[in-house]
Amino acid sequence: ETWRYAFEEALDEVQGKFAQKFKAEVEANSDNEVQLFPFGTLGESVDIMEQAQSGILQFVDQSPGFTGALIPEAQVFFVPYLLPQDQDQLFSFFRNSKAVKELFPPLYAEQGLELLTMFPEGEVMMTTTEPVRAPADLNEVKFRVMTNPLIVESYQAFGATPTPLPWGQVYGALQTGMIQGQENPAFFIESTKMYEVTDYITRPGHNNFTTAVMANKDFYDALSDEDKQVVQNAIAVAFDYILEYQDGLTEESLAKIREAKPAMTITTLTEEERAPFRETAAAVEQKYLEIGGAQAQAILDQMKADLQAASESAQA
Ligand code: 6CS
Repeated sequence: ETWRYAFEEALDEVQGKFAQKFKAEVEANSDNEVQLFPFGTLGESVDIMEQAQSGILQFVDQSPGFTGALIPEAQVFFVPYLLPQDQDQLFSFFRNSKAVKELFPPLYAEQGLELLTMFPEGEVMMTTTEPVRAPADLNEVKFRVMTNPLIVESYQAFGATPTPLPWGQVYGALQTGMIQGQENPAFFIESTKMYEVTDYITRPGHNNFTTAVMANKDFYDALSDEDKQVVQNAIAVAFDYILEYQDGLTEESLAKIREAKPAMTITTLTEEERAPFRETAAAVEQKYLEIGGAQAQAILDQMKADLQAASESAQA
């Protein structure tokens, strides 16, 4: 059989690397073939999600940044400073999280999706046309965010004017001055040449980009036990691979950006400068509990327990 798998990035970006590994594993261990559809071939992120829900696609990678509009609980990934900056803790969280492995799957299932995995893609950084050292610097800055209500709340709390847009419009919107900033991991800022249309990269340390891979649920449920195992094994191999792939990726990507544009200013905010951004977290978390759906409290509590466990295991 041929399985169609769409994702939100190019083949050589993180989601594409994951998909290529998944394809190689499936094809090496079964008679199935995986056809890959990178960003742009089938539309925007919301389009590929619809196609996966309706069964036109068997697999899709969509980030909670977009899924949060469909599954409100998924917006938890936009509570600032919730995920750890320490890579060992972060990876341990994604490896072991009960929220990810047990609480989220039924919520995705309600939307016709079998949640297969969630993984991090890298520290989120702001790229802007003007320097950002404090929330006041974001005043009047139209800042592009992914399309979910909680990230809008979060950037409002940061002092910006959040502007939700699909990815395909971001470069043009920066070029024409419709927006003056956006956030993404360094590899993506580099590969999509965001440095051509912005001059400052700021690292507030407020988040790590999370994404999720799922299958159409009817398709998955109808698979033989053997094929289900092939899928699960391929996901597990691709998961290990993608964490390893990201080792050093942020610094390599920043080096490439500096090389392509020596005038780019890259600033890591100090703890003191981060403090006012960090102070917004409690209010955004409260907002999550209001708009994050029926399971918001349960998800948040479990996430916190999982993060605590990850921090203890990384110290051990
Ligand atoms: O900002 C976005 O919309 C995109 N960013 C990444 C890192 N992946 C896909 C997503 O569409």
